[in-house]
Amino acid sequence: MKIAPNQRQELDFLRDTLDNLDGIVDRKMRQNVASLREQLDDWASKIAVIGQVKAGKSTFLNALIHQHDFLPSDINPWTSVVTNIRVNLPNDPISGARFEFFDEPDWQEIISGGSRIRELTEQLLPGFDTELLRQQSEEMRDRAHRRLGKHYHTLLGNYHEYEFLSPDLLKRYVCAGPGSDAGLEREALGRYAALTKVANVYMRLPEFQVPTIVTDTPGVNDPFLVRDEFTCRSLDHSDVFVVVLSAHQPLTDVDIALIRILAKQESKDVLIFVNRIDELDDYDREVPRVMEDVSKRLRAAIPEIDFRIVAGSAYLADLVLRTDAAAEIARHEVDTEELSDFIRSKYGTVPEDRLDRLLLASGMNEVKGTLSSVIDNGVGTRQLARLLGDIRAEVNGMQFVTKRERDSLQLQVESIRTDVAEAAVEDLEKEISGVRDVQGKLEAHVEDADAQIEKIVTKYWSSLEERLNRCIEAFVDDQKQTFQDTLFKSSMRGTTAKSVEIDTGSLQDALAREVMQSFDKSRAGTDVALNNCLHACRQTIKDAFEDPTENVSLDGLPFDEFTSTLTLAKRTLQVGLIADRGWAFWRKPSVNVEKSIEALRAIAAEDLRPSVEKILDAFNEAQVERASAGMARIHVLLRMIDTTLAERMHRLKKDKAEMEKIATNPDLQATMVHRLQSKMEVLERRLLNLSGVDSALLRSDLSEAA
Ligand SMILES: Nc1nc2c(ncn2[C@@H]2O[C@H](COP(=O)(O)OP(=O)(O)OP(=O)(O)O)[C@@H](O)[C@H]2O)c(=O)[nH]1
Ligand SMILES: [Mg+2]
Repeated sequence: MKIAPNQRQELDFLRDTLDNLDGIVDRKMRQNVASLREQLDDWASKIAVIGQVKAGKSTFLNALIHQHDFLPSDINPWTSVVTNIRVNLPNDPISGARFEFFDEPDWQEIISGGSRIRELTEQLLPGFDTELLRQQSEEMRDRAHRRLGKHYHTLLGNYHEYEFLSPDLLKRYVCAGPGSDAGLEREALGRYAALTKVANVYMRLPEFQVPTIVTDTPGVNDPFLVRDEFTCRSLDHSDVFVVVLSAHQPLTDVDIALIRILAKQESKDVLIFVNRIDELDDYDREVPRVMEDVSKRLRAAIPEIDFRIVAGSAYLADLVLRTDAAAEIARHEVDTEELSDFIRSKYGTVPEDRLDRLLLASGMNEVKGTLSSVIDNGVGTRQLARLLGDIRAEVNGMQFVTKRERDSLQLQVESIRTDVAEAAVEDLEKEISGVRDVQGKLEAHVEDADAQIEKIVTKYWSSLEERLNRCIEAFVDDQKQTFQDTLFKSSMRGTTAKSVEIDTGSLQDALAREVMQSFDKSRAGTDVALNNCLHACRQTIKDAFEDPTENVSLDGLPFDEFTSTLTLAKRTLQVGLIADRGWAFWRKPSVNVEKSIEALRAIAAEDLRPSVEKILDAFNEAQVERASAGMARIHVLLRMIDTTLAERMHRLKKDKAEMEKIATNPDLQATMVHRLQSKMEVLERRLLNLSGVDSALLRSDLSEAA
């Protein structure tokens, strides 16, 4: 099956356009074409596979790329590192991998594993159990020690690169491996996993029509919580999400929270894969029931979105790929009458061939078909449309420069013919000072806008920090009721509660909302500044040259909206209850709610601070990316004036001496006119070609997507 054939056409069209431009323009302009080509070559459709631990994410991905046992998948906690499978990226090696390790500061943060929070908790709540935190970070450090010896520090900040790929290679870097380390020295299983921050794997697969990065992620409830944040950051950068659920334990609250935050962003597409249907008792009855259940819960939680849901089994798809003897037996076992009934009722007919039956039931073809249309029509296409916008802006700039050059040559020819040649030099000098004047004005507009945008970005960044902190405060205050409920319940049972586990779900929603709203406002402000600047620059150019520049626009800039999955980083907070001092032994012990709330406040402030900082970083990145993309368009205008100026200066220098020589010699004058005229012809042809390119760009489907 071809995945994303339409987008391939769009991509090919843009590539052809750049090739075409290369042939039309001169050497200087070719540099701009090269930088556009670089952007195009770096572009990829980005799909992330997410879901709970053991849902079958890695197995699903292996089936998607047709490789049995490629990404490690097992019953033990396994994938522990975000793994990017980079398929068909033009600048990547044909095959191979690159594993990047944490740097020293990252690592320090990991192995100190919230030690500050631990300290604080212990200080505020003597005897409170902080074992989990301590265990996690110590395990992490010990693992690295055991597996890599005491020199593991030399790996930090480094990377390992390979020119080949093998499942064993991946096992060393991306899986947490089994709990015990027995035999690890020999197998090197998970050897580097503790230190690996991200794995990049390169491959070529003809089925994928456009460059695609498919990301395997550790389960969202991975016991190694420290990694959640890296997973979240990589999710922020993906566009299409495949949420893998397990058919017999569908959709937890964590899943819903994650899906909600992803799906609410218009720039992201979400596809749900209900995996493991082979484990249901009765396909025919159970599959529709599970599907209905999933879609009902999604509709209730996120009514505004109509999710695409596919049911299937990565296991069956994997069976089709396997060539070992055991697989043949397993295939025989699963290929039951019941399976055929299911296929018949779902697809109408049952294929003759066993492998075809298993593949159909696995749902993989349906997933691919759905993915293909999601990619063809979704975010990626909007991103390509933005590149088209960049190309149009550049073409507009080239047209401008060429036209100005032609007109100026025309002027020069006329003054040589009608007047003395010295006048031509004077004209050229006058023109240069005119262009310089425009250049100065444009630079001033841009400087103004830069200053305004910086102010806006800083303003919303710091106000967001305040807002997030206020959310946390408000959330903490709201917990009084939770405390009292817990106390009430435990006293009903005749016990005394020592600590409360606080669910931060509502806080996460509030944080996500704040991020989204702040971004809306900041984006609106930035857009106004960009628009004003663009308008002022255009007007300045129009006043001087009467040339329209409307192809330079701010259409299709990135990040129309933004929110970060980082707001989901922490699910529960543990807080101990502080007893009221002075309670007499004959009275029931009572809890001081005020003091306990104060303790929670301190813990929440400390515990959530790193998340808040990271959210702010991500927020800032998005703000800056949009502003920079807008500014890059405006810079096309500046560049075209710069090029015009440079061309005039060059000509002035070259022609001045010659003009003085030919001033009194009509023969030489005629030669000069001839030379200028043939130059004009070249420019005339270039203009024609450029306008051809521009109208093709305008007609393309991508123009509409912008
Ligand atoms: N029966 C059945 N087993 C499956 C299916 N998909 C995966 N498994 C098995 O479930 C186990 C876990 O699969 P993985 O692919 O490692 O799951 P994962 O989501 O990547 O797990 P983590 O990386 O640990 O989060 C493996 O033993 C798989 O063979 C399925 O559709 N049916
Ligand atoms: Mg996995």
